[in-house]
Amino acid sequence: MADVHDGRLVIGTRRYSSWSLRGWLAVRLAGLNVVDQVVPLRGGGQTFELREISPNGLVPYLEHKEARIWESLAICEYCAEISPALWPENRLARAWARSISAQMHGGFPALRQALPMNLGRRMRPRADGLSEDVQADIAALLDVWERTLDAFSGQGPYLFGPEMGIADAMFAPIATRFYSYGVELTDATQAYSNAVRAHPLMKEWARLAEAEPQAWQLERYESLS
Ligand SMILES: N[C@@H](CCC(=O)N[C@@H](CS)C(=O)NCC(=O)O)C(=O)O
Repeated sequence: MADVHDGRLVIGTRRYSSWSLRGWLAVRLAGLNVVDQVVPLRGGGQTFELREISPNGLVPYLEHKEARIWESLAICEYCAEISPALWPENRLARAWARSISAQMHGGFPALRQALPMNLGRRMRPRADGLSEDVQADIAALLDVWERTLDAFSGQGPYLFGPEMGIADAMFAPIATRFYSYGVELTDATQAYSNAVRAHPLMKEWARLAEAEPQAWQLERYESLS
């Protein structure tokens, strides 16, 4: 039987793989007809089989109609070529959206390190508190959200209006982390974070994560204080 798909999106364990979530959201928002292939992660770059699959040895990795794309932000850009509405139409808003998406891709390392995505964790702050670096990253990130919501969101609920776009996809795992670790937000950032987590695709991802085998769970994340 002929292959009915246009390619595949390789992702990691949904419970933990924040970069996979970003790529998957972009692919689904753009409506690409690809199959998901999940590779359970070992964590800490130990998932050696990924080196046989993707050029950077990491997920997400997309193959679509003979194109090979790796790095989450490059996948997002590829999806936006197919579905341009994933970036705001207005030039100034689009410039801002691209900038904050790149800022997310390359930044906030202390936050990402201290509060790894774990969809099984619910409103449980780190018992050992948050270092100054982490607090500074959280403040900077909330500042990005506040300023974007103020300038570009209009009636919202997403960063650039009524539809989820690439910038929201890039920040989506942060919304789950703030929930998981019970990070206190302002009214506006809390409303935005809730809207992201309530998006149907986020619900679908969470359902699929919930259904993953328990054997895929990693002690290093589950035992975090
Ligand atoms: N800069 C990359 C980061 C991708 C990344 O670090 N992916 C993690 C999973 S979230 C991974 O593949 N880890 C492999 C491993 O843990 O063995 C991107 O934006 O796609």
